[in-house]
Amino acid sequence: MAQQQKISLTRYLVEQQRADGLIPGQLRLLLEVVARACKSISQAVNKGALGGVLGTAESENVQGEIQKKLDIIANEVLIEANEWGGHLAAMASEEMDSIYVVPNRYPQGEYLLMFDPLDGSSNIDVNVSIGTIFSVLKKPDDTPGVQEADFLQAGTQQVAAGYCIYGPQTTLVLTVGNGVDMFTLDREQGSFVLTQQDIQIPADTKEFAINMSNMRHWDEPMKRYIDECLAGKEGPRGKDFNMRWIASMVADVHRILMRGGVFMYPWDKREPEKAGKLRLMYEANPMSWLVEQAGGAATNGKQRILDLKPTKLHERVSVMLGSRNEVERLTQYHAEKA
Ligand code: AHM
Ligand code: MG
Repeated sequence: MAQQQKISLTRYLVEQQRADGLIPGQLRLLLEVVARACKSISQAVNKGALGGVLGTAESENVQGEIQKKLDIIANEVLIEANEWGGHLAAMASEEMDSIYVVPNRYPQGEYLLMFDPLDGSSNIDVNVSIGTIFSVLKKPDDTPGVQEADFLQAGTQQVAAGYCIYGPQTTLVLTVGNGVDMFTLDREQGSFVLTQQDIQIPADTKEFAINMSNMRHWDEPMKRYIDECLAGKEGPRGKDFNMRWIASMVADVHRILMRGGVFMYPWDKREPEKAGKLRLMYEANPMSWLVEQAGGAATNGKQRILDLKPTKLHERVSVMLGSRNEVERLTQYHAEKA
């Protein structure tokens, strides 16, 4: 029997561009370049101690978090790969204080790229899955030059979003608004190969992901939801739940895309003004769009995440996403308390 032909990311993007015009030329180049950057980050991650990339750097990011060497390396790889191609106007990263405008020695493109270069930083040194998350917007064309305000668009305006997970396999997961497709890095060929199309998240689940050590700081609807999951068969939900927490959003969301579940990083009362730990532009928006494109849902408890209008680049948000019926239940509990 003839072996089925493998479809590379390059071929997939060309065919998508031809088929429905969702991927114009500049966007196709952008996605190819991001994928290439992810390949080199994957190489660095794989080398680990042999490449001298583990451990802490002597710096803090804008949110006051100590940076790991790999946070900085991944950030540089993404910038260097993307600045010269002519497809971007500017970039913004969880690891940089302000936006990075493409230097004027290069042509300016029409897109804006945002990324969390290395998500799950606390897992780098312990050899647990980590990843790169990215989101693409179009620069509004009514403004000259490019400024931070150009990035402050709701998640519904994204034109592409995805992540690359560096785990037992390196896998790229992508949406351009036409479902969610997955590519696995073939290390011998050096290319990403299409391995799953039209990923769907089951509407129901018995699995939840949350950092339970923060429970005493949550608000009442969040406590109620988890209490009911923990009560199992004997409780109001009438079924036993399983808990998973990898502490890399990228890995927790990947599990949900593969087999369902609900992921939560809720607001907590220690830092009420911050709304949560995760960042709207680099983490919540791209992941929410992927989850919605796979039939799931994403909310901050009160509003659909993709409808939130950011007020600043590094804005944080409360996140609840995954299997649709669980997210609806969480929304209902928050509405009852309001
Ligand atoms: P990071 O972008 O600095 O790695 O932080 C975000 C990560 C998420 O990937 C993960 O869900 C969360 O922080 C883990 O937090 P905790 O340390 O509370 O388990
Ligand atoms: Mg992160």
